[in-house]
Amino acid sequence: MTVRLDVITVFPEYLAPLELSLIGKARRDGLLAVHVHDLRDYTHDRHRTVDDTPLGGGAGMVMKPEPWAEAFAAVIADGQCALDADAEPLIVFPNPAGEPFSQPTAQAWSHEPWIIFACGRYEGIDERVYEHLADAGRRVALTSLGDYVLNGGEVAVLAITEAVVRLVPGVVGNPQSLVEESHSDGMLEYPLYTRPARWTDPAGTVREAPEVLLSGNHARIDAWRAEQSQQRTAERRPDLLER
Ligand code: JDH
Repeated sequence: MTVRLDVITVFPEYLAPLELSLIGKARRDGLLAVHVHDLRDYTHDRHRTVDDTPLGGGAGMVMKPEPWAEAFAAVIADGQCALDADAEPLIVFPNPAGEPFSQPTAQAWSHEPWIIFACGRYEGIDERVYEHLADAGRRVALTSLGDYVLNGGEVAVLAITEAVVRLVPGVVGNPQSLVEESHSDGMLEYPLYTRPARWTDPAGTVREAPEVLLSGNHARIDAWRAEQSQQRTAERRPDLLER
């Protein structure tokens, strides 16, 4: 399966990291197609205006609806031409007031053949854009990366894309690492060690890896790791144990 991602933004350069690492490799391998669009290309005035003051007053600026409607029409037509005339994209708006993005969301979206990400800036996008898309029968999701304030949707798109694309079959070289992830479901990871087993840190302190990891006794190792996961989860994420 090849996945198509479109991103609409006023900062196309912000998405440059999508050329790198695992996502860049997936693109070169033909598992993924990424198209970044500049929202300002869908304006018609000399200043390429995408924002205006909020109706009713208030701080900051709001993104105007017209460039968004034109961008969606063009991007959807282009994608349907490339994929299939009745392909229906999932349209994702990163939004601080959206539903929380999580690993189950990433898992579900990894089966989507086509996602359009719409990056807002300023105080956000005119509400009628969402209404217009929903009325046109589009599949729309408003998603939040977490309870902190970003300046726009671009960083959320980078994070969401990385979480989703690594679950697309063929993208992660060793699928065993995805299997192991699903085993540790709902618990924090146990601590990791590698060689040297005895390391002298820059302050001169000798730091030994736990003896159990050198024992070759896999039942003991599994039990130790499970206990470490349990302890860490209780300490750092008690909310995960209550579920
Ligand atoms: C998209 C514009 C900036 C900043 C208003 C919201 C008080 C509204 N997890 C996440 N955090 N932020 C975003 C995100 C931010 C965005 C846009 C996503 C488009 N902005 C912006 C502040 C407000 N503010 C919080 N309230 C408590 C009012 C927009 C995001 C994601 N995904």
